Amino acid sequence: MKSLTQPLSQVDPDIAGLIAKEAHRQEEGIELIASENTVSQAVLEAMGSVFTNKYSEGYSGKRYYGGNEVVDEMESLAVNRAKALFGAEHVNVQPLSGSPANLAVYMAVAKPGDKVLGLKLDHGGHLSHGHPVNFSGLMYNFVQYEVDEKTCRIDMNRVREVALKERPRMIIAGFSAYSRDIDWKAFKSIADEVGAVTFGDIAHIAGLIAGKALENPVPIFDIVTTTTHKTLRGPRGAIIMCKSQFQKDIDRTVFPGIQGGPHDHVNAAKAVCFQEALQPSFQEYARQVIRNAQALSAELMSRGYRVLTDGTDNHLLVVDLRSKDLAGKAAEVALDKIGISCSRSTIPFDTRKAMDPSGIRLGSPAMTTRGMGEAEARLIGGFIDKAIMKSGDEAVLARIHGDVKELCKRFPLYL
Ligand code: DSN
Repeated sequence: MKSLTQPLSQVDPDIAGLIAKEAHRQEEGIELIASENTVSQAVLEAMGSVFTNKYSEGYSGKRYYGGNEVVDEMESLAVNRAKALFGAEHVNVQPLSGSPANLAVYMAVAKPGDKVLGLKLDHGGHLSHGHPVNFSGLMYNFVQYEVDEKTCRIDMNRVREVALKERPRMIIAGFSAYSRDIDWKAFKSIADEVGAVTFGDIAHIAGLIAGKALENPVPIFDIVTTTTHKTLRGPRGAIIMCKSQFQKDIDRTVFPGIQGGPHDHVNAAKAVCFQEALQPSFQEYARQVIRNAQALSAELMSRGYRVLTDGTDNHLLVVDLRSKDLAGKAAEVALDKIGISCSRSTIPFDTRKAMDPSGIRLGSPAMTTRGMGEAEARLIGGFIDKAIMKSGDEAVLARIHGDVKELCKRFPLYL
């Protein structure tokens, strides 16, 4: 039997090579996918730790396997740090990712067929907020609100009208392609009026909330979920925060309702990311993320691009490319060629299909993590514009790609 301590490069050179190749891609490229970020070495180390060897169904002090005394300590630390970070009454750190976390909330609060109100996916919502092909739309009776056609903003009067008419069991606020502040208190007041449970999905903006750059819905809402790998800059996973009255139902639904053994190595890494986010420097990071998104947005608007809602209050912007003669998919491909990753995006009332929609979504969390500021954001806006305007000219794209690599060299990640 081979030694457990043999390095990956000897055990599996194929995978070791691919990891090195991906690290190189990340080092040399600018990551503008709004839901991505770059974690610290400390988070990586915790994820690659011996906690991956353990089974620990249950919760701290109440496990179904022996040998969990250290896992109990680690999970309690993760829970307590998350509580401190968000001011939550209760936190479950075991959800494997955002969609399972949301599934747990639906199952804990509603019966199949119950009515739930959420924002439409192509208006900035999320698949798990009631899209017909997703479990949420299949299992629950979703009614959806939309953004205003002109302003592309959520109109709280309209949300109230729909809520009063439909009287849902639960109201969801929280989005994956919406750039403006959310009026959590207005959502709560509408929910109280119709007797609905409030569910906030802060997956995209959790890091900005933890960094005190945006208002925190956790003290206002009944239940809040977030992934830990976006602006929060932790490992891939999720948590559920709730008022004490929902604690039992949430915990029971996560385990044994949906999941088996928690991913203890990932939960250890979640604890590390909460610790990092509790530091004052994370607040400066959160503010810089927003400043960078605003600088990128201003640069693109000055070059004639329509940015939905005319700017952003958070880390992301959705750019409507209809006036540029290039749809979202082709723009994504052109940007890939210059070493900039982004995601194509539908725009509200889009007449094109989701696979090739009319826009792109850009985000600043990862570029900010590597130390770039507003000057770089404006420079990147220029690269994007040139690549979109010259998407058919391989020589121009290659030249911009060279500029992107040069810029990245000035802001190394792990090297
Ligand atoms: N896939 C994520 C995003 O890009 O917004 C949401 O789950």
